[in-house]
Amino acid sequence: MKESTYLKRVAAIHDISGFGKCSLTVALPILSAAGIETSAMPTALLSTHTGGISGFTYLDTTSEMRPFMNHWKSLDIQFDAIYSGFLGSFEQLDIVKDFIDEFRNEGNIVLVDPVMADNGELYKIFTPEFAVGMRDLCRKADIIVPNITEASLLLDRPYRPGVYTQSYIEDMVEGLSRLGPKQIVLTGVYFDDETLGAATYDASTGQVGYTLVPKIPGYYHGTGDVFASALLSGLLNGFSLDKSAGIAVRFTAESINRTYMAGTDIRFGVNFEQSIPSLLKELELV
Ligand code: PXL
Repeated sequence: MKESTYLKRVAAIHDISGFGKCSLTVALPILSAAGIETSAMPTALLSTHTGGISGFTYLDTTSEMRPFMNHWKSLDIQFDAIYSGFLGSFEQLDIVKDFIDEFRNEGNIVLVDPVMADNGELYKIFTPEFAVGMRDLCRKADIIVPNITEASLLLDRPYRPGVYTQSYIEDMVEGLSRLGPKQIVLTGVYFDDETLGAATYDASTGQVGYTLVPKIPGYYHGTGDVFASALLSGLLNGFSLDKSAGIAVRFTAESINRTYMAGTDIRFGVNFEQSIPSLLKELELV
């Protein structure tokens, strides 16, 4: 068991979707379980996420974001990581860019998850122009965590469904790093129909890594947020990019698998809660 008196702190900038586990309702429990203090800046308040559930309510909380930022700044709060996810408007992209300028320091990690699309399609509340704005935010990040659809939008390339080749994936991660972020974690990577996982790329060493696990049928909602939160948990617990991505792939896959076995509606989010003990073992916290 690791002993530590210093608690790492993350600023998590995502929406709160009341039902359908994703964004803050996933990031908060995962990061907390991993021994990381998490400050939440909500970007919106929804009754459910927007993926396949109709009739959701949506309260945009943009007007609270700068006051949150200014108050945190006045308290001189330091963050070990800035972690952004679902952002609902161009103004929010600008606010997050300013937040990064205000709170970036020598040692902290800026992780941007460019949440906007999956399976070749933008989520219905986003426009192609938003993807251009997201590209600009990604330029300021140390690490980005797109899926293949988001990566294609960031690179302004047409989406291509898999199976992929190693050269296709490596060209993609290198292209993404040329936008600015030195570390890339690309999700939804597969080289055959039986396995699925993530690729990592570190532009400072040129190293590419893969973690692939057996594929589970079905598209489960909120898994990108589960993955990115576990990835950040690994990084802040001192693991390398590649090891952290491996931890995140296994945690997400175990959570999906349990949800699949239970026959839960794929829109409701995955049972990550009961994978937390395995996550803590992998993080060497228990
Ligand atoms: O998991 C990504 C996500 C986060 N937040 C909201 C969403 C989505 C994806 O659809 O709708 C509100």
